[in-house]
Amino acid sequence: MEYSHKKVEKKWQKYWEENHTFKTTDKSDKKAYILDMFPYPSGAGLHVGHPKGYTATDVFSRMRRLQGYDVLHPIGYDAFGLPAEQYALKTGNDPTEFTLKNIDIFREQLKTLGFSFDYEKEVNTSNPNYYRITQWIFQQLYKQGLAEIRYADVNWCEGLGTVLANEEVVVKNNKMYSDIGDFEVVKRPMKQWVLKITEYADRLIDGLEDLDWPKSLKDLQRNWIGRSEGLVIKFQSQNNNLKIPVFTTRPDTIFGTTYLVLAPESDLVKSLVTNEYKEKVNQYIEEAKSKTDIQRQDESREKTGLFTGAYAINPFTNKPIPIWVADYVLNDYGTGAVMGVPAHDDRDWDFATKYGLEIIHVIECKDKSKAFVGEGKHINSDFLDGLNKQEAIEKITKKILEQNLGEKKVNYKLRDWLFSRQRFYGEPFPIVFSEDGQIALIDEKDLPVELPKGAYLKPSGTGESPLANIHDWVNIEYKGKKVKRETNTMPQWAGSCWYYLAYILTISPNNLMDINSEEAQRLFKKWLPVDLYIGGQEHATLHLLYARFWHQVLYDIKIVPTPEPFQKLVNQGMILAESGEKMSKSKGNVINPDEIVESHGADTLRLYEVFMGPLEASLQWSFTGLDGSRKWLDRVYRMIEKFEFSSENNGHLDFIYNDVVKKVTSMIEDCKFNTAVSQLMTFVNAVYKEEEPVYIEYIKNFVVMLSLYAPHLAEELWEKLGNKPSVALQSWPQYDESKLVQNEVTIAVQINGKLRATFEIEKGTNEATLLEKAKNIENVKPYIENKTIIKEIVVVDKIVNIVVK
Ligand code: ANZ
Repeated sequence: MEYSHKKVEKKWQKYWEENHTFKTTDKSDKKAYILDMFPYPSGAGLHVGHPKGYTATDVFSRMRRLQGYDVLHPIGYDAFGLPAEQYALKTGNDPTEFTLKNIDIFREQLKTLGFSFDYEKEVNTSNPNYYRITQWIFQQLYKQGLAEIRYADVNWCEGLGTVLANEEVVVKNNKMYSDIGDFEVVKRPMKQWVLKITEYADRLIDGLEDLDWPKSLKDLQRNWIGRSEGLVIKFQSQNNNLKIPVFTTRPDTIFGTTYLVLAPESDLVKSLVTNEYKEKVNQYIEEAKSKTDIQRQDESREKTGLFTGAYAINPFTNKPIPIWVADYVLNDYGTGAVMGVPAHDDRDWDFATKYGLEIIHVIECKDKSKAFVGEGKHINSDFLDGLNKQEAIEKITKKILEQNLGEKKVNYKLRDWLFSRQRFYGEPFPIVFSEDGQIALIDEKDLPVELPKGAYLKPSGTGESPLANIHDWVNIEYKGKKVKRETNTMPQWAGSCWYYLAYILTISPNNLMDINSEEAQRLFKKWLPVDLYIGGQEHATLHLLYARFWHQVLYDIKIVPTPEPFQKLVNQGMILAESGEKMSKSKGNVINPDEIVESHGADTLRLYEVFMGPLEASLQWSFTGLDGSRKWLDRVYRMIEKFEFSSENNGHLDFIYNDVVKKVTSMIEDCKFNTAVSQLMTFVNAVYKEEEPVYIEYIKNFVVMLSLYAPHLAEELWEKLGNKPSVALQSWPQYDESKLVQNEVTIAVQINGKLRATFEIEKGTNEATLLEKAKNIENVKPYIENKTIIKEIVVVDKIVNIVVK
């Protein structure tokens, strides 16, 4: 017997909507904030990867609600972004309309999957009421000195007349080209807003300590921030009075420093290069502009560089050493200059051997045919000779500091955050420039600074945002003065930096209370931090780092009460195609959840996606598995239809029921959503074995547990059992520990070491009774009759062993 998923699912979705079943409550002192990474509302709609994480959080949220917690479980849309802008460009349509249409489709899809989101809390980052607060937060960053304008390199594409994001650039033969149109792309400095995330680098590392995040994710963040302790040593140039500062983590190798290398972009190059080398060096600098940092640091690439004609003095050997320029040195790390120690650094080794530079070993090693990067005693190093690495670093550091040759320095791989996009479809900056270039903040009461409406999306052609073409919008009078607006917009990351706070502030869709109101303070205290955050690992560094940074700033200015936003985080794995490949449009192997909802039902899809395997694992889709999930739901349906239930408990299922409740509870607590399903299956199997009416309370509580995974079917069964809806608002079942003691044990019967039978008996039964019982088993009798019994060994609760001759 099959149930009609179409009828059942529609019916209950309507019921939940009409009865506001999942409205966020504020009645308990226990709270659970359970968050999904919100989607970008693309034109393609949801794919089957989305429900994997969303079902997991839904299962968790539903359990917490049943456990009497106030639950905040919202969803919204990360709605600004390039695809909408590109679509608008192509079709001449308004990106806002396009975005809103997509959001409607997403919302409908989510509703058909039966997620218990509070849809009244929906946010849309591109709504002016939302970005009013994004702009307000930007102003706080500015007031804290954490936002400023700098010149920074962008990817400039002359052919398209626009700046491109890194993802829009492809690298071929060491050169950059636009992904669309295949035009050449070069780096070009432009005025950019920069957020000084590096000032929070240590806090971002330290804050990880107390978070319940996967270790791999914490490591990714630590490495991304890349804290590195070293020294800046100043080398005197021989030709003029310039000092060349280099950053090194190995000052102990100074006696092996045989040359210096500057990044091509370093300002020092121009002052140091001698006339003879100027032309060639300038050409080299130009060529470096078409290479990405990743290419430049690629260890396998052959190093290139040029001599500048200039020399510096090694302060410890007093010898002149040549100064080179090479693109394996990056300008924005350390000081943009390094001391070359070819004997003990691979990159320097490659460089020195290629250009015939001097190589001096300063650490003892046998094989001198390549760089030695291991540890050993110092040699050729005067007062450092005989010392190991740590001792030598300490001694030389002391000397360098005493002689004022340099200073200690901590460097981070983390860069300050380039916060400008030369795009139309993003948050405008809430500032204006006066005629003399001074920056003024727009008053709080005049926020938001809204995007203009109309047909203006063509690229400006100058690399500025398309907004630069809308003169009426750019040139305004503010507080009686002629001013200009900023024409760049914020990157898509801005809106997602604080959306988990926006849900708390949202009274009804796109209607948010002030972030600095008293009520906001109360609600932040109630709901923060997020108790469970589930999303893909692709956001390990950017989103999760940016959001933590904003949160820490908001904590410092006392807007939020917790130092960190996301207490527990789990990365969901991907759903791969049946072939094991990644699902992608181009391969035509994408599975559309709408079709599965149609054919198998939403409950089946939900159950299948969590039952496939651990949440964190990437797993292959299987239609057989999907069918299996549906079959099990049909089996559950038949169980309720077919079996007789009784208000009397005959005790048969006491153990299994209590065991299942206990395990399901702890497994969901640990986000082991798949194994909890196996437990529910065990219970159903046990019911099917029963011949007498089954205790109704156990069945009811089973349906309550089922409602986490298959909420529509569970509501239907709950009603069939004669109860009033909604099953989602009942209580989570408790288990009785005293029923978990197994009263029966299985005894094995062996004759001459061979297993001949087993039997069940009450625990603790004495030896004589066990022996007696064993000897009377039909299966055992033939082995002992007419034989001489030599030995009888009985172990209580375990075994009866008889040796015969
Ligand atoms: C001399 C030396 C000798 C170095 C040695 C290493 C080994 P981390 O740990 O990543 O911070 N370096 C410094 N600035 C650089 C730049 N702008 N571009 C490329 N490389 C740069 O690495 C620090 C080391 O990376 C520094 O220590 C410097 O090389 C190099 F046996 O100085 B070292």
